[in-house]
Amino acid sequence: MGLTLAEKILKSHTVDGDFVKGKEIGIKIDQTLTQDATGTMAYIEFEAMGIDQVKTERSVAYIDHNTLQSGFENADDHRFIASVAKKHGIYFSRPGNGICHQVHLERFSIPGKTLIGSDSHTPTCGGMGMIAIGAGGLDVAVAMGGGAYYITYPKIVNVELKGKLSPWVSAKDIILEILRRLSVKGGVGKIIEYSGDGVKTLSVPERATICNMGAELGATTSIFPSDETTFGFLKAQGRGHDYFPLSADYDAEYDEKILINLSELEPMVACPHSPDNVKKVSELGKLKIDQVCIGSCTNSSLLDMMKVAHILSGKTVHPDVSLAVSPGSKQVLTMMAELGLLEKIISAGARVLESACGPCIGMGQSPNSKGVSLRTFNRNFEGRSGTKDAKIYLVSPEVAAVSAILGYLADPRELGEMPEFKLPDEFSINDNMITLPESPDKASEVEILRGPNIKEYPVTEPLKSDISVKCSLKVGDNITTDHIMPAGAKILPLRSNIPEISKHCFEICDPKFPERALSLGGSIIVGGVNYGQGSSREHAALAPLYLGVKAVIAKSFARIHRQNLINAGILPLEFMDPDDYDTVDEGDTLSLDDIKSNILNDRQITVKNETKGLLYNVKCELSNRMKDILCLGGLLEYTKSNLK
Ligand code: MIC
Ligand code: SF4
Repeated sequence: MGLTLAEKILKSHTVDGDFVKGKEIGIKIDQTLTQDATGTMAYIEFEAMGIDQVKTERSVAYIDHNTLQSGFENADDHRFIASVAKKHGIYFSRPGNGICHQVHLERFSIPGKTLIGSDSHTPTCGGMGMIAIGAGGLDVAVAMGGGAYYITYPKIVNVELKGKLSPWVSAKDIILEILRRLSVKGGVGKIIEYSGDGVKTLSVPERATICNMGAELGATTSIFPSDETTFGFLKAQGRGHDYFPLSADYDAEYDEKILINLSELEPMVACPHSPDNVKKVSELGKLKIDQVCIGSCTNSSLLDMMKVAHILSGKTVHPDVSLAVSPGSKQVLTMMAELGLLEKIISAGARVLESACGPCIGMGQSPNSKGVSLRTFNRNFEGRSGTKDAKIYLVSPEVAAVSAILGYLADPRELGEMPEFKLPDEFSINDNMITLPESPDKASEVEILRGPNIKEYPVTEPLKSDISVKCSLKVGDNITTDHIMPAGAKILPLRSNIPEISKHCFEICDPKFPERALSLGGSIIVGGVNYGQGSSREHAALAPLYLGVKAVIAKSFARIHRQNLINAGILPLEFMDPDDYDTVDEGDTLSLDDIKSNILNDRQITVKNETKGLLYNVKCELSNRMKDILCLGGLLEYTKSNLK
């Protein structure tokens, strides 16, 4: 039996464990990336490991999230990351150079290589035929130090793309259709692998858009074959030598198969407050809008900007609408200027923002009260935009641009004939905003520049034999990391200060939670299905750790967050009978007897609800490595003890 494309790359990189479905495998990581919002903590962790130089083929530190500098904190963090990068052999992408995933795709992605990044949208580089996975900062720090990255050998889902998209229907509509079919938990434990004759009709940036939003499916990653189109893109980036053809074997076997006929798709929209609440634009009617934002790592490529500039050309943004455009990278912005696209966008009245995440993470451009905002982004969770009662709709750049002119949600097919949008044979290449690290022999002279807001990693403790604490919070299904540890311009500057950022933990659900959890001294959180979906931010585990949370009992967990909990030494327990969830209340005392030995010996774990006199069977599937991590109090302690 042949191998799928993902299996070929995984197999050639497996350094620990047996290559068996459902089992944990350790894979060698060729490249890593970090961004600033997760990067400071990842580098604090890397420093704590005491390794001089990174051991990967390429590690890049990007500054793209915390770019609004309304106090000293973000600028201090940027400076800290720049100095760590210089000292430890890491390339540094300076603020202004662009969004990590867009820049990495342009300048560093290589087919057949493995990449992990401390950002959940790292799978964007799957568009280049890489195995690219989002992970917690601590996992990335370990990979930088040469350690393997562990995943459960996932199921492989084949999405066969047939035919060709109709005019004005775009790559975003493909992934929105898949989200409509599979939901935000449909990809958990799976890799989505694309094939079919429709693949060759899609450019690399379009493939990247699809892989990017595979994160919203909860998938481990998504991947496209590396073909002539990939070669063309790499050559245009002056990197033809990085090309390597890759596809699945003809007799590869998949766990699941999905067929998408591209010619049948129409413009789609994800309605508030979930990326899988997808409808056809034509179904929604002329929804009045207040704001349009074009950009983010999903849709900020030159190709996207070509379409937007064409639609806006000679027009004016509707008087009731504010249009913001953030190009994905310095290369995109430069070429927009060179090709005359920028002039068209500015003339139409767009507010052109710097090449960064910006409004996507609530770094400015929060909508008005009850505002309706159309965004080309990937997440529309409640409150993420910075305005709690705003309604965010996720759309393609084509839908966004035409709607910005008309003032209501509009179908771009009304524009009639579509010109051919073709990427240039050569991109403008200027890597002057990527600072190279100091040579290893001079690295010891580099001073690390630490601002006063940068605090240490929180204190962890080895797993106790018995736990008896109160339930400090009960939450529902699909709780996102944006609920657990909100982002936005006010809170993001605290990412390197766990005691301070913890004061905002679960702010959206219950502002009193941090105070209550701290005063209890130890507690358990109870959650529903898909707990911790969304971002990779390990702060959603580190803040609860600081607040004394010992375990989370949920109906099920999202992949990265579950790993982050284990990395922080917090037990991720799953109800075996989901109905038990209904009988727990905040304030109940929950006890776990002999928990350490039950975990080590794979015995049934039982939670006693002392208040109600009930017993709950819970499960906690762990590899031996994970058991050791939990027993020692987290991955940092585990790594340090392995290095001794
Ligand atoms: C996001 O889109 O939610 C983020 C901000 O990029 C996060 C990372 C973070 O919280 O810093 C992600 O996707 O992992
Ligand atoms: Fe940045 Fe938004 Fe992409 Fe996250 S999803 S990396 S915040 S652009």
